[in-house]
Amino acid sequence: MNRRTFLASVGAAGLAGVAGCTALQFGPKNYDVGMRAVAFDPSEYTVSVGDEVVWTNTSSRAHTVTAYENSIPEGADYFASGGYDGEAAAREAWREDMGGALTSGQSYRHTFDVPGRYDYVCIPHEQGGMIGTIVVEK
Ligand SMILES: [Cu+2]
Repeated sequence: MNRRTFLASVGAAGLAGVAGCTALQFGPKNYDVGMRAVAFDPSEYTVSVGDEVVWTNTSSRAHTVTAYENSIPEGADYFASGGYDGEAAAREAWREDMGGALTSGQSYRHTFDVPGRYDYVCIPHEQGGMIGTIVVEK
């Protein structure tokens, strides 16, 4: 059981007594990877095959979750917020109209069915080093 499932089952009532906890800023932690101004948090996250990863924009800026097409395992599904089927399409959509943007509080989720290492980026903050990794274990 992962931490997200546990916290979801605790619910809002269980967290009411945790005054001052940073989790309250965005409610119960129901995501795996958050987003700060120019960073994924955590930048590396490990799951098991078949797990779903939920990213939530915990900042005030718009971000994307965009897989590096050449840095995902062979045979793995490409993933990108906005649902683009390739990195070129995702980058073009961002350039044209901020396609794939996750605004504050929005989430993106993807289920990982192939083990291996997946590197991804936030397109608008790539220069700032906003790069993340998902490691999927068998
Ligand atoms: Cu970003």
